[in-house]
Amino acid sequence: MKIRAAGLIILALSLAASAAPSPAASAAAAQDQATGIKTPGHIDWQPVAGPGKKIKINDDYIFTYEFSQRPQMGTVILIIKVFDKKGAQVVPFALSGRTDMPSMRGAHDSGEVVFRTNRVNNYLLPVNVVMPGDWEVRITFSLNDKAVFHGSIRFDV
Ligand SMILES: [Cu+2]
Repeated sequence: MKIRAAGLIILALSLAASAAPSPAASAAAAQDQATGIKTPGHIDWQPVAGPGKKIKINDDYIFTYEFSQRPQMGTVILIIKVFDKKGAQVVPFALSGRTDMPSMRGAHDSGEVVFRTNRVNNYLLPVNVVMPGDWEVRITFSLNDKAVFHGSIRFDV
């Protein structure tokens, strides 16, 4: 009987010890709060103006976008043109896009796809529309592996 009681006390003590947060973990959490570190992966996808409109990327560049044809079932090409301050069409950025349906997020996720560029400095991305409804392409402009602009292009089919 005594031995069994002693065993229970040891069990209770070890449970109490494991329930207490480790000092290292709580220190790290406190530091995150103090420095305002954002949750990894959180991105504000800025809704962009419509096709043909000039959209600011940063102080040095703007872009416009259009589709190769009015989006419909099948593949359409998203065409992005970047211009510098002098109005020259340039390709300084790495540009990627991710297509999906906002109303059924994940169902048709294209994954991150890199735009190709052509001879006239257009950035090109195939967009596969597989059902009618709401669609979105999330675009990321990067310079030297650092994202400088996140945009959301929405359209309905
Ligand atoms: Cu769908």
